[in-house]
Amino acid sequence: MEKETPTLPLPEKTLQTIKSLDDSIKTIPNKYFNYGTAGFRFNEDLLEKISFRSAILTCLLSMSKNSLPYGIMLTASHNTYTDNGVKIAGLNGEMINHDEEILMEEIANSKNLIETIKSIVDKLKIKQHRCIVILGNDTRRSNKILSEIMINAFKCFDSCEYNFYNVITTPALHFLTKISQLAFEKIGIKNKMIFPPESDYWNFLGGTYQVFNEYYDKYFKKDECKKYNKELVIDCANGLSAYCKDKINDVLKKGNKDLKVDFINYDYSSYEKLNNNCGAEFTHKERKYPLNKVEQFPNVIKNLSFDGDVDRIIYYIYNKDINENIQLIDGDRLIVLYSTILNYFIQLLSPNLQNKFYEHIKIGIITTAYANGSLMKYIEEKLKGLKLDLAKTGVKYLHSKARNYDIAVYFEANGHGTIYCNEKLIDKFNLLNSLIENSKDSQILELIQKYISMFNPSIGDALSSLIATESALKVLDYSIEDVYLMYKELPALNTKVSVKDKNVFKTNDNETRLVEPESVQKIIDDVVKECKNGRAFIRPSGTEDVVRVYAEAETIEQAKLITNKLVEALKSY
Ligand code: NG1
Ligand code: ZN
Repeated sequence: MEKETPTLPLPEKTLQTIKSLDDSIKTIPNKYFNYGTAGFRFNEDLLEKISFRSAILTCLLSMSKNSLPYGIMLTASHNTYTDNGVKIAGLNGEMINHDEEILMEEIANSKNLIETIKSIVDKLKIKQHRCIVILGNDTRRSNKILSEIMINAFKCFDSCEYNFYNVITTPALHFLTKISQLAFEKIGIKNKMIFPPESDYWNFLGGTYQVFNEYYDKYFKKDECKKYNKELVIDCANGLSAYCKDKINDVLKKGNKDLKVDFINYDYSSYEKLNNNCGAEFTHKERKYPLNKVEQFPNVIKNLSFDGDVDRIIYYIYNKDINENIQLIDGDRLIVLYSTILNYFIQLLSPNLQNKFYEHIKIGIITTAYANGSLMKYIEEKLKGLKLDLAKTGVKYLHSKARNYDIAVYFEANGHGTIYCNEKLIDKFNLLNSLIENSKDSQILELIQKYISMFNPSIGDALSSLIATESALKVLDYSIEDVYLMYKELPALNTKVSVKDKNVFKTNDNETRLVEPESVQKIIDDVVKECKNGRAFIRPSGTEDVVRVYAEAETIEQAKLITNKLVEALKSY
């Protein structure tokens, strides 16, 4: 039998350098740092040690995978400007797996860092010390210091190759992690890593958008669009999309020269403006127009907001007669739009191939308890053949369910999601291609593949969603109102409440019910019973120190009534 290569402990000198740097960073006593729905996310003052240690662990993870490049993103997404966070991108640029998350928490909370590192080296069976890491950050003020700390962590290892992309969106960092992994496999293990330039990401977006639209126009387009809105206003949340607004404009021009785009809230250098009364979280949760919209572009109907790190998108309709409860095209409605366009393409196939398509390619829709009751009904009634799955809040849970399908449309209501395809899909398309009897079918299969390829393969990406939405609207010749009118949603409210200890609140698997405290669940059950189509749930936030209350009902007054009763009940916690 061949002998297994033994684990290779880190040199004592490396461990000592790590220790002295770690000791020089202030410790936060009496606080447990958990790697939540979106990684570590806290006030900026709490993040220095976490940043250092996360960077050390990311290097170890890369070592354990034979130097496969890993990615780190410094961002707190839609949170206020004084927060920040750390997210790690692993295999295929996707979020790290549960075991890796546990190690993240272990190292972040360790009382004896060197012993923890030694045990991790053993656990991961590290056999060589070369590691490759990429790093990026959003536009927050604390990034300068936190990224420096991370780079110092990389330098502790003699064989660490890293690339600092500096200001970059979260989905771009995940995408470049995947591209780095492909580049690394191509270059070969013995050669020096050549990191992909950021332009690879922008070329992917612009390229796929252009290719899809040219192909559609060449082989399928019959008439000029009549209803498609040609003007669009983008709210940049004063965050990352503000920083790259010219690149976004270039991408959009590549796929659709007629689209006229304007931007609001693009001051990313005044830190305190980030996500403040603007951005996807604001429009989605407050259901109000973002700052500057009405003043600057009162005539543009189709609008959208990105969040601070550009992985969420919320479209909204501007209607001068509506000031509150504005009409949103949120993640729920994007699910409907993308499922509709996929079904539309599939139904262009000749009947025989259509059946084969549904038979061989498993398509799923994945969302969370926050999806509106009307969406669930719509899928059941109108999107037959597509399976609906509910996951826990947080894209990582949706993403992991998505793996069970060949094509999965997954979105949280807040606009975070993507279309994910598993690795078997290419073979399945090849199989279908071998069955076709006419050239039109072959073009349709090609068109479907070109549509799907606009989506970021690693993670939810608001820019992928933007180009895929604009493409779908153009193909279907839908106005933004048409998407809104596809179904009537139940009025819903999303409220956050501060409590002494949010961890007292424990939920069932898909977070639709509280397991503890039972008395609060009883109150929920009683109050929803009184309202037609009433539904409500309470869960602890994974990203903020609050619990969230969700309520929906036939009328907004009833949704308010449910919310008020539940907020009242939470006062004793
Ligand atoms: P929490 O704070 O766990 O509710 C929020 C969002 C999630 C997800 C994460 C990560 C809501 C209700 N929750 O999580 O959907 O996007 O932030 O950003 O919007
Ligand atoms: Zn985000």
